[in-house]
Amino acid sequence: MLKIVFFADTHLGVDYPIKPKINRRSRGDDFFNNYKRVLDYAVTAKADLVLHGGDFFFRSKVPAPIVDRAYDVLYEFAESGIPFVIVPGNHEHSVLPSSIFMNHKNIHVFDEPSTFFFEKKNAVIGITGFPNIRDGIRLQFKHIFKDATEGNPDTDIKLLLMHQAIQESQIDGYTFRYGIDVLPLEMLPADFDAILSGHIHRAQIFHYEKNGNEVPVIYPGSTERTSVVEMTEEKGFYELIFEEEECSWTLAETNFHVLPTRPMMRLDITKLTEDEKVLRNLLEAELSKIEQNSVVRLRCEIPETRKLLSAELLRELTPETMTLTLAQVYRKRN
Ligand SMILES: [Mn+2]
Repeated sequence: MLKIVFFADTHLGVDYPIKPKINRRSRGDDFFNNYKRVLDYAVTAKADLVLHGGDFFFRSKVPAPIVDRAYDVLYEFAESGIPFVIVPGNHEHSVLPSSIFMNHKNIHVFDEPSTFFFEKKNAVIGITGFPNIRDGIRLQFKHIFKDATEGNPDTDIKLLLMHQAIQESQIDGYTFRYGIDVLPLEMLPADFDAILSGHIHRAQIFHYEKNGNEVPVIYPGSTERTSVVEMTEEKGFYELIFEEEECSWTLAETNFHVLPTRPMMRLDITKLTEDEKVLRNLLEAELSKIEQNSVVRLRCEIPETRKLLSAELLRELTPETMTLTLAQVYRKRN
């Protein structure tokens, strides 16, 4: 048996103030905690390989304390001896911030289209990958894939790792199908065991058929919710189990492991009032009804009421365990 842990879109650095303001719970640690949980699981479960599908950080220019904290955790993990393979995503502008820790022998970064080979439990595993292509993957994939695989020896297990939108992938209320930035299924190879990708934040598996083979496309999704669009989605990572039978390895199981997340919700204030006391009572009552560790997106589009929603008032009424942000008001144009 061979075990591969696959996660993506950790977005380290989201809501991670370098100089934290008092009385406001930020979400930065939530992202770091789930990132560490995945790596801890891989060590405990004795995974053979860990793959990251990109968007390691939340953007391309990352403050030094965030880079240091992220790489400290990764360095410690790499010391366990399990190889860690990553493709840079769009939030990294397809390049990860350089750090001396990235020179660790167990950390492998796809800075160009290529294939990394690993020998584990008598199996040779080929991980083919390339950094995120921001413009026109449909036109570029053919030559990128050729660059990454040309002259490769045959391997027992073949996996393709990337950070792209693939045809049939879904987010809330939308399925990616056509367009220059969507990778058509017909372009994907027939003889791979699985296509692994980051970028789409909803965890999902779908299949395509080619030359009589059913190939799974696997998105682990993000490890924390990055927006209210992901409010109802479970967050986690995949554990892929490969089994050997008569000298041939097959993907036998894809197990999704759910990571803990704080509840996320919208709170709409629709009452018209110019009396701060009324608003205070209303808000206090609403906030007492929801779980005290929630991440709350507060919305108010009534101008009179909204004027009363000062930063001081929100700070005063928000429980210390809660993260509350006030949504921008977008006025309709005539
Ligand atoms: Mn992402």
